[in-house]
Amino acid sequence: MSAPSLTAGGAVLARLAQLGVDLVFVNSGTDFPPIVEGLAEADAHLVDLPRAVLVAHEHVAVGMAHGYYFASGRPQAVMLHTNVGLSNGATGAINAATDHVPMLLMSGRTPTVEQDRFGARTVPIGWGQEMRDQTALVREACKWDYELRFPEQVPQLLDRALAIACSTPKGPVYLSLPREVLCEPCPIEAIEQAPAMAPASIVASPAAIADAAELLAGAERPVIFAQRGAGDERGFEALARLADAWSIPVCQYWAVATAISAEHPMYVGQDPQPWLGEADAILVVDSLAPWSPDVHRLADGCRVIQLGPNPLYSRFPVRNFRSDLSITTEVGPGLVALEQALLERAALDPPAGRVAERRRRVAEAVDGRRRRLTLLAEGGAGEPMTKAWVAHCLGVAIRGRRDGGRATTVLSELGCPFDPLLLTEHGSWRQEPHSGGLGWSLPCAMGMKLADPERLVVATMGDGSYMFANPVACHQAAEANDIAVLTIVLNNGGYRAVHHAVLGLYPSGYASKGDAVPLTELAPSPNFAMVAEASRAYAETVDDPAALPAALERAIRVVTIDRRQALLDVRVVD
Ligand SMILES: Cc1ncc(C[n+]2csc(CCOP(=O)(O)OP(=O)(O)O)c2C)c(N)n1
Repeated sequence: MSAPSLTAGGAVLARLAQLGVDLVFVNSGTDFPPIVEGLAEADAHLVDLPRAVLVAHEHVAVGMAHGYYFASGRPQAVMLHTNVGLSNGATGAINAATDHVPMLLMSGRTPTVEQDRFGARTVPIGWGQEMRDQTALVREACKWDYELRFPEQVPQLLDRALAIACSTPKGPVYLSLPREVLCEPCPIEAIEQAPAMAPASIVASPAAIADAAELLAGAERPVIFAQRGAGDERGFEALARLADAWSIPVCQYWAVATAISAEHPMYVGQDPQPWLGEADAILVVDSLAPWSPDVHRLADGCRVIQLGPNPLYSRFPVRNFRSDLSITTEVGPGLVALEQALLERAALDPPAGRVAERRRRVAEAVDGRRRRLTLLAEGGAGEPMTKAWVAHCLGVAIRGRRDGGRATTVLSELGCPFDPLLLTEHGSWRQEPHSGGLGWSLPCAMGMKLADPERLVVATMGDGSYMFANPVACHQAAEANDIAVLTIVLNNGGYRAVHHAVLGLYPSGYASKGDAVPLTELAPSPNFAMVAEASRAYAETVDDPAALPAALERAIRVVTIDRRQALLDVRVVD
């Protein structure tokens, strides 16, 4: 670069490129002139920049950064407009924090001064968007926050922000960017230097892992609960071998990522009930709420190990799941170490008889569960369409597919349930984070697809969740950026989850007696195929369960061969 300095607005982006950020998801505003000008200036001087993707709603932008991290393992940046843009992105920040997804969130800060300084307020929103504490909008979801004070701080602050975001436990960080500071020059030399700060990654202490192995190896009826996956491919494989070798059932109550193949002989489904009450030792793998204390109770004397990047989930004020042994670790390496420690124990003291007896009991339960899934598969075409039937048909359509060498990823947000999909691989499943900020799955799928364009990515969601995603903004961004995701709306014409919650709390209450539960119906249902077609997507409406398999084949062909986004609006009853 020839110039000695760059407008700080451009310097922010240039530094992000140096830090390995591929994309900045942007929604711009009147705080952006120094950013847009800085971008053009950097470009003119041939400075490396991340690709800036304009996204027409902030919730979509943050969700795309979330998905990009899922598929690439690398944090991305989001740049929003002052307090109003940031508040639209706040739900996405809460989701990212709950999923331990690192990202750099930034938003402009309305100019501080009213006159006599370059960048000062020019329009009434300069006053209207002023806040006493703009950062408060996202502070609880962020690990670190700061407001840029001087232009020369840009390189070091960004290094620090990203290193903190990527340290265990990972999560979003926030930087606010006052317009006057963005207008000032930032020396180029520091922008072009190599990153100066490495993230801190925590792996379990060998002593803690040895204690966990001793507890599990000595137990009569151990159980593993996993809710947020097994960390990485190696962790996934280690958990599979460990559960198999020791015949330990694995339950995925309310899972948001899969830790085990649905066809693994020790995978017992999502219901803690048959396993929790009789367990004498439990390994909880990175689970925010591994079971429901109001329904499921531990046996007296049961010992619990909690393992994960923040095993006590210190961000949440109330979470009183027992933890006799709390192991802070990145999940994948933690599981690999635990498998190794168990192997060493087995070599000293083979557990043969106990393990064989456990295997028989688990096999019986697994057989029963599989029979129920087979019945569903056989009967579904002739019944009113259910979410389970859609999941079964989708599972059949994607089984064995390896687009770009990778298994299909299915996202579900009140969409396809996990079990009937029969997914078997690490990374093949994502559900909305437990923060439940709906409108997550379609943007997240789009981010995944941007990071990994050859992989087949299918976003399945309820009609309510689809509308929360700002679908017009999603389809626009998908078309503009060639993001060929397949969207499947499981359209039951309302908020069934809310309906069930009302009847769960008041099974014979007044609300249960009318024709419809108030505040849960979304009639008349829009024509979602037309919403997608507005951005020239391939779209179909499917209301006959027997017609679904062929519709899925057509839609998959469009996204994989024509490489165009597609949507199926599937009318379901549950
Ligand atoms: C941003 C946001 N607003 C509201 C809610 C509350 N909520 C939870 S489930 C739900 C209904 C979702 O409807 P849909 O996606 O159609 O799935 P269904 O419940 O019908 O299966 C709502 C509104 C939420 N979780 N997030």
